[in-house]
Amino acid sequence: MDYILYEVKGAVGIITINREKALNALNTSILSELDEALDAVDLAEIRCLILTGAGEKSFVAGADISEMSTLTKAEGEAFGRRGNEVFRRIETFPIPVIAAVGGFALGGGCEIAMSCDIRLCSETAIFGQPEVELGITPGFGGTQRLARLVGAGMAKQMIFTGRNGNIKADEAYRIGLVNAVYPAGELMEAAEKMANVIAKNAPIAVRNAKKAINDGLDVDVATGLVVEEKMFGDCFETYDQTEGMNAFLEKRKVEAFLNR
Ligand code: DAK
Repeated sequence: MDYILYEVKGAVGIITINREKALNALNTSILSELDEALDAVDLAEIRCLILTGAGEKSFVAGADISEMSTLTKAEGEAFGRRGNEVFRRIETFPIPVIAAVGGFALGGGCEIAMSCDIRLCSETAIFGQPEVELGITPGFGGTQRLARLVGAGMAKQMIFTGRNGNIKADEAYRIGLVNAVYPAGELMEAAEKMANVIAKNAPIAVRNAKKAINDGLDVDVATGLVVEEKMFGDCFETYDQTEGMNAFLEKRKVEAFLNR
């Protein structure tokens, strides 16, 4: 792969978008390679993913404007569909995905971060959806996920005002767009620490919790609770449920969760 690095550290996989010269802007090749990188994740071993961008200046500065500039309506729609497919795949990926955002997360960069389960950022992070200044709407889920995360009013302000609506890390934290902010040099360490905490917990339970939250958000509460019952019931009779509960009752530490 030319633009994606994939590294495994124990039970944590780290996907790095590596196109630093163009501030990690997303072109068609990166979208395809991201798909390939997800294919390569060994779900028997890896229990949490981190998605980040190469360098400290930018997480992802958006979709590639030079590539988009000559698209026809049909090509634009196809490009949007391709991005949405990959981003949706991240959102519904069976294991949790943490976005570690250093520097710019603009347009498609903000959108890919929002398709992750958890967003951690550095103090230098800048989030925004400046697409209307380019004559387009956010096209990789920004109109949908931003409004769900921070509320329609703030999402509309950020989107309608373009670059003027870009926000710094502290404001992103205040409105709930990111879970935590770290000094730049400590971001990856913090992301890995959280990923390792997640990776130590019962994998089937973590996966089912992700699915229950995601699927529940798409439906009314009553239907969501039925989804939860199903995911809850599905954990029983697993080795990990027996071990987790026995460890508590026997006042000992869990020996190991075995993902079965
Ligand atoms: N695309 C392509 N190249 C980019 C880029 C981008 N989004 N962002 C930066 N670069 C490139 C610059 O062209 C420059 O390349 P060289 O000139 O060195 O060859 C290099 O990265 C360094 O950038 P700057 O020289 O501009 O660096 P500065 O520090 O001065 O400024 C900046 C950093 C992030 C403020 C600035 O680069 C900037 O404003 N970048 C654009 C940010 C932006 O507008 N992002 C949103 C992109 S639009 C859809 C599908 C998808 C989308 C929409 C619709 N459908 C099909 C429905 C998504 C759209 C977007 O994401």
